[in-house]
Amino acid sequence: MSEKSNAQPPEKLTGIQLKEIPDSAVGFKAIKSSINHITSEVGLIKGIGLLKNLNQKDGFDCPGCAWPDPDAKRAFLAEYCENGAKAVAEEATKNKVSPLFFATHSVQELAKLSDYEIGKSGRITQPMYLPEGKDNYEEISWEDAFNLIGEELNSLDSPDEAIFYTSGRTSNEAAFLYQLFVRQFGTNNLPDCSNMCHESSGAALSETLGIGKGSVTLDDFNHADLVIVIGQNPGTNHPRMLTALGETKNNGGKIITINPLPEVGLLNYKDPQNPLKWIGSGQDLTDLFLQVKINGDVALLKIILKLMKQKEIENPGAIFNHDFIKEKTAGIDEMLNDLDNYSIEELLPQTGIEFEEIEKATELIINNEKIIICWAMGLTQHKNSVDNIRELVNILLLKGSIGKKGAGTCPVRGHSNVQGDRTMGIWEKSPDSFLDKLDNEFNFKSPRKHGFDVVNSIEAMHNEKAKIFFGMGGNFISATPDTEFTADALRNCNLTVHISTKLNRSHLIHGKKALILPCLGRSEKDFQSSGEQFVTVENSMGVVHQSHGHLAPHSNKLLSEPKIVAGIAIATLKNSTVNWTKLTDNYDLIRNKIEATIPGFENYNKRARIKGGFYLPNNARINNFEPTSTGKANFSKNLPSDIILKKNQFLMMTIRTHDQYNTTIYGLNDRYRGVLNERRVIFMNEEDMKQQGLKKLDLVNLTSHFNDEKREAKSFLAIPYNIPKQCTATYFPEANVLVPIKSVAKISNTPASKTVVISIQKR
Ligand SMILES: Nc1nc2c(c(=O)[nH]1)N[C@H]1C(S)=C(S)[C@@H](COP(=O)(O)OP(=O)(O)OC[C@H]3O[C@@H](n4cnc5c(=O)[nH]c(N)nc54)[C@H](O)[C@@H]3O)O[C@H]1N2
Ligand SMILES: Nc1nc2c(c(=O)[nH]1)N[C@H]1C(S)=C(S)[C@@H](COP(=O)(O)OP(=O)(O)OC[C@H]3O[C@@H](n4cnc5c(=O)[nH]c(N)nc54)[C@H](O)[C@@H]3O)O[C@H]1N2
Ligand SMILES: [Mo]
Repeated sequence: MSEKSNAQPPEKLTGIQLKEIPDSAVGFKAIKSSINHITSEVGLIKGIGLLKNLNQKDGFDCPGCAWPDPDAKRAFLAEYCENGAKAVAEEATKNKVSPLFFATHSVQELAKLSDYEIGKSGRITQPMYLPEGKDNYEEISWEDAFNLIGEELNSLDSPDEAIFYTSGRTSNEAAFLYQLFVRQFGTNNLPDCSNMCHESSGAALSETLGIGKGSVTLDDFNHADLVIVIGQNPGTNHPRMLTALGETKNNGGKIITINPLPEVGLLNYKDPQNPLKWIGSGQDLTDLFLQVKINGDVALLKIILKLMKQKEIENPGAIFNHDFIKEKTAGIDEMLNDLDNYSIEELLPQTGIEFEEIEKATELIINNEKIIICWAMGLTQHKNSVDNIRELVNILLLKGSIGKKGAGTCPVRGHSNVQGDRTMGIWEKSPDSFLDKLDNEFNFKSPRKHGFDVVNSIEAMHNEKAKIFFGMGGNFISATPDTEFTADALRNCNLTVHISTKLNRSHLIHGKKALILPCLGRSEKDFQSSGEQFVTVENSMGVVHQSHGHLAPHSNKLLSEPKIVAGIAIATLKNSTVNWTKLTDNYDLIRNKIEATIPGFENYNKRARIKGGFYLPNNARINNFEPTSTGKANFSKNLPSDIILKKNQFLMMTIRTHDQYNTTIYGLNDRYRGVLNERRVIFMNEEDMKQQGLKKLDLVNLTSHFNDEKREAKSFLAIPYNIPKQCTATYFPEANVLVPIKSVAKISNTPASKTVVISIQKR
């Protein structure tokens, strides 16, 4: 091998244009943008056919986000959003990455391209192999690929030297088989994208409410008095959520938004399903916007809790729901007493918000009964992110705002089946209760030692404790923190394998040998020997439903994810107790096995065929908190941020543009933030810029500071923006190189990619 390939996207600038920030989200421009993307990737006629089937009861599940579909009414035109259309266009693209493409482009050459260019090269058409010492991937047959994997896995000293990552698009059927194979092979090394995503939510909610999932259903938004949206940008990342928030408003409910940025979608939006409204001024969604500093949320929530406590003391019984607290919860006194350890004067500067505004929010919480709190990555990717979420639960519990119509927790999931994958056992620390059932059903003994999560996996590969990396979907090098460190970790491996639809940077940052195994996408038909198959997925609110592709597969050499897992299992496991071929010839048989092992899936095959699917059981939804350590819902004591910035230091959050899906870059615009044709930007407070001697569009380098370590990222354009002082924002994955591998959340071990301490150097 001649040279190492680039782990980071190129530093080259692409020609920025700044535009006015639009005053509302969605509306006509969103429809136009959807049509443009779909026409250029797949053609207009086929594209419209695709959108028609998206999220319909007999159609396929949108590979965009995990926001649920309405139980009853589905939109006549189509149940999709601009970014869902882009996700579908990306998968159904006409472009193909053929063996000839690989023969004429070396991995080093490809790695010099931007992520946008890599993605646009298209769908992979057949299995490809990079032999040791070679620069170009070559064709390989499925059989040879499976045998090679089997040989490499069996030559390890211990099964724990292999790592099996999952991204959250994998169907329930594929995920179930995958974890079964990995455990029969002998390890629990099953890290997944959740480790970088909602792991902190799962940890906080399991401890306090006895279930790692949210408690609300979509219908609850029709009944809520108050919805708090904190640390989330639904206008871009969950656009169909705006419709639900619109319903809350139509029914007289109020909305509080808590975010360092005034994100366009949350402030005002135009319903895409209602063309008559596109012309008007749109609907104001947010009633109260609290522009919190990055990681100032626990401080803000503590002030609210202190004010609630004070009012309750002044007016006993008027604020707290004492019946609920007495009957259903534990630990209230400790929580309330702990609040006395903090003063409002000390907390307020961490929030950056006027005290009067916090009082207004407290009033809204006090005066309303049915409260939903929604959150996403703005809360989960900090050192104290578990504290963030437990503090939200404290507020809900004081009000008894859970387990009733219009109230509860709503962690808004990312990947369309990330929640289902966890339900299926994709977890490095699945509980014994799950493993015992697996052992019983399949007559083997699964390992009990916990496996590596994402951060631990990277460290294990770095110090050569792990030697094979396997990716079921996803783009590990670009999604993970500390890009150069992670690249070295992957390069240490004997073998890296990716099951993928499209080419991405992880195929180019590889072990000594590497394989790409191309699979069917959601939108494609899946034929097995028993006939046409469907798969199932679980959305953010625990509804399991089917997904059924409508397009002909991109190439006749693609296999479905379940078939790929079966192929690897057969080539690897000597005396498996599982009939892998039979199970994957007819996915009903996989579902029977899921039903036999996982609670809540009774009559799975029958209920999976009900249009719209079925709800999984949810203890928090029915106010049963038995699964917690106390058998009750637990109040908790939480810590505000302990980060102290030195002079000339800033907090940086890494966020998504309107034109990307995680590491898949659809385009170079961030329309809702007024930035066109450039991704290497840093949003800064105007006064901070002045103090740093910076003018609009000055070129800067960024240095992150963690303990005594420094990391650098070059070439970003400074943009003055409406963001609190000492706070900055950049896009992921360009800024991941700055996120230190050891900077993680307590308990959940999630990379703290929303609180990176940086300094800024003018070039
Ligand atoms: N189109 C599209 N859809 C997606 C994705 C995508 O990339 N593109 N990704 C999917 C995935 S996997 C996920 S997890 C979700 C992600 O969905 P989001 O969590 O909405 O995504 P981010 O861009 O990370 O946005 C985080 C938001 O939190 C705010 N924030 C950052 N730090 C703080 C803080 O300290 N406090 C508060 N209160 N707010 C803060 C930011 O300003 C931003 O508005 O979206 C899913 N849907
Ligand atoms: N700095 C920073 N880093 C972050 C985040 C952040 O906010 N800031 N967010 C984190 C979050 S929330 C997440 S979820 C992770 C995302 O991490 P990942 O899930 O690993 O990344 P994606 O970009 O979603 O993966 C895209 C790739 O998946 C493959 N793919 C797409 N569809 C399919 C399919 O149907 N089957 C298979 N087998 N493959 C498919 C394609 O090859 C595509 O290139 O990133 C995390 N990283
Ligand atoms: Mo995510």
